[in-house]
Amino acid sequence: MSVVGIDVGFQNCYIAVARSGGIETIANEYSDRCTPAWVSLASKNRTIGNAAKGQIITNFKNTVHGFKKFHGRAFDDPYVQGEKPKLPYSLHKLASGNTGIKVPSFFTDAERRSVMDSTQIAGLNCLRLINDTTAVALAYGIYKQDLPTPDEKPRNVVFVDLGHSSFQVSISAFNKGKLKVLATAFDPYLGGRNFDEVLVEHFCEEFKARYKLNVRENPRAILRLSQECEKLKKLMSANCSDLPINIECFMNDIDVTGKMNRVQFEELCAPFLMRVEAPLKAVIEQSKLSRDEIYAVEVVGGATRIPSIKERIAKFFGKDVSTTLNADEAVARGCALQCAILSPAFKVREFSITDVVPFPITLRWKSPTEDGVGECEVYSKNHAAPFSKVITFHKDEPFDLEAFYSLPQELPYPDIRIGHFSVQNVVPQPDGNSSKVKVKVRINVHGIFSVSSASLIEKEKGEGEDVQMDMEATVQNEGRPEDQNGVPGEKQDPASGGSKPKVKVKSTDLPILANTIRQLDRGVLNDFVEYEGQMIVQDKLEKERNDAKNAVEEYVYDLRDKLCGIYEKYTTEEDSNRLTLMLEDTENWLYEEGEDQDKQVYVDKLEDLKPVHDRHREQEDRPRAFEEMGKKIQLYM
Ligand code: ATP
Ligand code: MG
Ligand code: K
Repeated sequence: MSVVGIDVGFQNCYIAVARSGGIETIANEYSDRCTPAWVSLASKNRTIGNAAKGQIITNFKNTVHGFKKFHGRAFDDPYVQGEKPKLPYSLHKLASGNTGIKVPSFFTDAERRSVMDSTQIAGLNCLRLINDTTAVALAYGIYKQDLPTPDEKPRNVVFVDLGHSSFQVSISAFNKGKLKVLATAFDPYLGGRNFDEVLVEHFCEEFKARYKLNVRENPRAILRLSQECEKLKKLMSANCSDLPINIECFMNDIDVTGKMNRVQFEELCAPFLMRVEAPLKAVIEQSKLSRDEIYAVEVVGGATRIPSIKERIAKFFGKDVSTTLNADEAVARGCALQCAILSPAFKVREFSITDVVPFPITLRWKSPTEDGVGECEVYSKNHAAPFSKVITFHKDEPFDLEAFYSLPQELPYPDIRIGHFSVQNVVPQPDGNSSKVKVKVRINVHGIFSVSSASLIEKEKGEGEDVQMDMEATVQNEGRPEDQNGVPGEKQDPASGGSKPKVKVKSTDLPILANTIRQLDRGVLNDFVEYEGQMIVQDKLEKERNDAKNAVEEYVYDLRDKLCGIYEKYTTEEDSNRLTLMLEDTENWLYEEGEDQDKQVYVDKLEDLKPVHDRHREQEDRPRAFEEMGKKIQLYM
């Protein structure tokens, strides 16, 4: 049993695993701890990570990356439409209205729900979906021995994460054994890639003027230029002087060159650099802390390595930024720690996390009073999460609840809807009066909202009030998650909050029909699970097939080498010619008819060649014996 923390970034993924000795970020098959968030789809198989990134120039239409932000978005979403022209692969509208990436076949679905769907498809049991900066906060806090005790003033730390596509800031208050997120703010569209794009734009113009090249028309050239610009950007972080950019055979056989220095770069990027401050300001305002109550500002994320970004952050808070955390791996490490804490298989110091609701949520329902609709903000901005609340309604028939985000201007989407929940089987009291219906809403450990349960409360005697709903509800903090699978939660104590202890009550669970926006329905999800399974099998078969083919190829090269080397002395010219011809035939076959055969065909081919191999192996082992006997090798064809 193992638990892993996964940071799926826009550009890079990191995976950390909890081992008995601590948290370890694991390396991929290239011994690299950073895996590009890329998938390349060919007609037969997929390649993932570094290998996929290697395919970008040759298979650009089917190599997808930067898909993190398409999770849960409608195809018509302005962000999606804005990205479309920049992508080398094409986007398509799915039947559900979601965004799909058109390659042999690929899918995306709804942000958190969509990610949960994806983990299920990947066969993972997601213990907790955690906000980037909260994971970072955990990675920071758990090892600190000197945190204030619970009754002391907490230590407030700002966490800043500027990645490839997005910018998050949060402030957390730490005491021994716990952290509470106080506020979060973000610019969902500011990241390292904006700076790459500025450079790309600059060099497109320059190459147009100097070489008369229309780079924008050539997707491959744009991709190569982007890669070079990103390298240049990183070099500029460490270097102030003029730095070159050189690309050979860039377009129409022309080699291009250019240069840039940090001062120029900062001028070009000024509009993006200016955007760094707004989230910092927002987060400190929400936290109601003054700047001298901030103990430290910890930065993570690759793009915080840009010197002028660091400077701006430092200037804003009036203190140097700290980089005590691993800028690239902190998110994954925090996630792995959280899993280790949640998993009974690990003994980890307890550390409780109270996160926040980043976007306030309102419920709306039809009501005979109040202009036909009732409304209530159930979770305000920065409300603690996970959290359950119980809302009491007085109804005599089934009713619907509409959940949506209260502040559209803060949302990264134009679509404010969350979901539609129908509370069913509601009936009046035997005396004809409305029944009391208790509805439980919750933000679960993954930060996902739902109307999780409802119950009809029957009293021995109706009170006869006509109140349609009353809002002051029993509120309880769940603290730790009690149901990780989204199964309806525990029963409420029907007598809670009651002032008439003698009234007998009966509570009946009511079914809820939930219809959440852009979540895959069960059937589709199952299809994807199955499809993923097929793709895994397919990838495995394709790998075996390729290995078998490579074995034939290797054999050919190996034997050819030996014919000119170690075997030369023991082979007659006639045999050697015959053998060379056979190797040539096999090689030609590999490039033509044998290019794309089933695994078994390659296995058989190798078997056919094997006796030769074996004889040579024998001979290799005993060349002296052969020499002494003066024998010529018998070749098997
Ligand atoms: P996100 O968090 O937005 O989903 P991510 O987690 O994939 O994205 P990171 O891995 O944190 O992003 O950072 C990648 C970004 O950091 C890229 O834009 C990369 O070019 C940039 N970057 C990495 N090193 C440097 C450096 N030395 N100087 C400037 N930028 C850098
Ligand atoms: Mg990241
Ligand atoms: K980020």
